Amino acid sequence: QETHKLYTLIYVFNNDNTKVLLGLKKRGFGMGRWNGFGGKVESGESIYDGAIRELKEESNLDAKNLEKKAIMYFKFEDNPIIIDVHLYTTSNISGDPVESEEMLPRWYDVPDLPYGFMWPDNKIWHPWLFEGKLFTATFYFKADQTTITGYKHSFVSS
Ligand code: 6U4
Ligand code: NA
Ligand code: NA
Repeated sequence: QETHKLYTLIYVFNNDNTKVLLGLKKRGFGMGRWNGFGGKVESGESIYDGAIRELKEESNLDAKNLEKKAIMYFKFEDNPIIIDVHLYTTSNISGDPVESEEMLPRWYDVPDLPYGFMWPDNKIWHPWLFEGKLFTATFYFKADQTTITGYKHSFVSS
């Protein structure tokens, strides 16, 4: 039987959207990859509040006015657990990012992201995000967490 686990993913942009803040994940799921911030939604909190909390825990940034952009479903071969990732963006932050136990933060120029060291789905859905589209997508992975065997997506009208 399929089980869904809820996660958040937050992309922080600078004011003119030319730079995005990524973190090098130091532990756990996706370790060694540059990733947006986020994590598991805890019982009793909203997805939105979970996103705010994870960004604070992982980067020390306080954010407001998160915008919901996408829901992505990740399925791994031979694994009944589906990972539901709710993607938000914001430029409304206070403070400067600080390294945490989980993440080493770094600002990247949007055209110059380290795709060789990111989840391989990123290069598929980033163009949709950067063009301002809202979307849902499902990505099918082999168990190696590196090979994408297929995906489907649809755009959502705002
Ligand atoms: P712990 O270690 O228990 O504090 P937690 O921060 O709650 O963990 P974590 O880090 O395991 O959760 O959450 C995984 C993070 O990786 C979430 O922000 C979602 C994100 N993520 C998972 N699969 C992804 C993928 N294929 N592409 C992507 N982000 C992904 O861009
Ligand atoms: Na996390
Ligand atoms: Na976390």
